[in-house]
Amino acid sequence: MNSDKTAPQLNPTKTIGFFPAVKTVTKSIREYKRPSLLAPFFVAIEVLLECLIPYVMTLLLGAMQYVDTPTMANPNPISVNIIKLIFGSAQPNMLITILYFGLALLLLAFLSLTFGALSGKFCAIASSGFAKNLRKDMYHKIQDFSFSNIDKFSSSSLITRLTTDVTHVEMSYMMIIRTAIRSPFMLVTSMIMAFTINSTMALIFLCTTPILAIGLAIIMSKAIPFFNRIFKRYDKMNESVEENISGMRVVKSYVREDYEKEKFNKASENVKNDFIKAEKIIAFNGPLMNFCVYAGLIAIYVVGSILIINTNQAFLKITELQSFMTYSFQMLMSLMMLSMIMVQIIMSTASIKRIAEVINERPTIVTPENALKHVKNGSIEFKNVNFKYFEKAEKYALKDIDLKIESGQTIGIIGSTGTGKTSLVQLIPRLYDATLGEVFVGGINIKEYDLDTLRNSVAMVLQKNVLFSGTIKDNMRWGNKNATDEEIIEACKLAQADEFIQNFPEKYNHYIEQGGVNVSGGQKQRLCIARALLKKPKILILDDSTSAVDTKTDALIRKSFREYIPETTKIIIAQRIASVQDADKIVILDKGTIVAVGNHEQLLSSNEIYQELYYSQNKAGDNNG
Ligand code: DGT
Ligand code: MG
Repeated sequence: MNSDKTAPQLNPTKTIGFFPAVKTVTKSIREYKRPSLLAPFFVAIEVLLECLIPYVMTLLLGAMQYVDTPTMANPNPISVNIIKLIFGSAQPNMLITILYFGLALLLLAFLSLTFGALSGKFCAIASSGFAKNLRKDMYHKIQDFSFSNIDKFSSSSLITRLTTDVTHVEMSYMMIIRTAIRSPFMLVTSMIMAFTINSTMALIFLCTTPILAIGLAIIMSKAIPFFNRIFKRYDKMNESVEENISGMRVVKSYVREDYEKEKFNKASENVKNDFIKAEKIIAFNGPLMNFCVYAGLIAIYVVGSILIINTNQAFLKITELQSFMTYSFQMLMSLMMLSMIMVQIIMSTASIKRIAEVINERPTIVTPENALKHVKNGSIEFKNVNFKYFEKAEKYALKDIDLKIESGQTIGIIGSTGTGKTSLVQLIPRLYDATLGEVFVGGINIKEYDLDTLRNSVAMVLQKNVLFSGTIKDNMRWGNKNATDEEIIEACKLAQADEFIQNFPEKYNHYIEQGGVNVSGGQKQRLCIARALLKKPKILILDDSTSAVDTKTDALIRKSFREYIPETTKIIIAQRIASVQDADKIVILDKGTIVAVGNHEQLLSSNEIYQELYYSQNKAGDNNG
């Protein structure tokens, strides 16, 4: 699309809050709700099993001590019960005890692994499916966007939103359904287990949490603004890439590579700098976490050791301290993971908002309710039309346009560059809506038509037209997807394209490269005209579409229009008088207003602009000829 510098640089960011944005975005989960729930469910089982392992270890140690010295003071009552269960009244045996416990541990580990793998699988399905839906929803929405909607975001920003932003959200989602459930669950389960072993000791560890929470809150609030800005920088960087790559030929012919490199470097440097700044803040997360966790661990070790020595293991046993350390380690791990999730969430808040903005954007041009699905004929009327590209623009691109065109007429539009010729014809298929006044097609206000119906009856060969990668036939079927080979050939004959197509070795299966780079400018224009003809439109608009075609071929194209599509209204915008001089009506535009309407003879005898153009072009023609 156009990346117009004068397009409104609206800042849509301030319009949506975080929670409404989350609400909008999560609607795209849809069919992936089930895996999204299964993943954390399996994670929970996995964690539960994982947490049981150190507990079983404590029991094993207790059991071993008991088997070794049955007369010991304060044996672990659960271990004792298990020994009794295994051996009954027989003599307990150390090897068999270890074997039993070993098998139990192995089973736990195996189950936990299985559930872990299951949760991983569902997590991958859920997050990539969610991302797919997000891209789809945005993409579908963008298809309904009018040009003013696209101008509002800029096309490069839309691309960033579709790619980078979605990836961020996908990663966060993956973390949330897997790790964000896992870490708190692990934290809580380890905490409970630690409390079961010894509640006083567990409290020591808990004391570090408020410090941690406050620290994290400060880090988040400082880092979020940077992440918000980073995405705008991304947009700028992608804009540079998009412009450069699509305009590579121009860049090369003007030897602007160095300038472009410089521009890109600057944009990517900006992204880097902001990332560094944000990461610098985020980096405090690690030391803060380490401080809290290690302070907690040291306190437990010191207090635990003192208790064991002073109370001779009555209050806390060595085996208990060992499991306690395992649980503390699990808590440490889960806290670390939690903080990483926090970082990921901080990073994706900006992305969530940016995605929601696209999904919530209301297309400015839509089909009305009870829309008309039939266009009677190709008559056109502009009634007092004024138009500017965006609300805050100072200048109107079109002023006080009143023009009536009968169905089947051929209209020429002439005027110097920037006078609003393209702007005028864009209003007919509602690529833009008139700011003031009305446009009628087939006697009906165009706003009453179904958009597809209207646009299907208006074929426009744009000034900057594009072909897509694919064969000539593929490209032709853009005009009409059901077109038969005969229809395609006929349209190409009318557009004087058949002749050069026949010269390609593969003829109609000739492959057109992306952007149509392997056909000449004039060939491309003729292919675009043929594509428009296949729509069998009621109105055909050629916006400077034969500028690269030689005069003879140009005349042949017009001749075939006259002969084969007489009922179609034809609007021809041209720089050459020759292209329009046989039109029923020629409209002369100047600075956005119609200064004269008439046929060739009338204008030649009465209009100065037309006379000037005619004589200059004909003189040039004489000289050249
Ligand atoms: P041409 O094709 O060079 O012979 O010129 P025209 O007559 O087709 O001019 P047109 O309609 O493209 O432009 C009329 C005015 O509107 C001119 O001042 C530039 C401005 N304009 C054109 N396209 C856009 C657009 O997409 N966005 C904005 N903001 N302004 C535009
Ligand atoms: Mg134009």
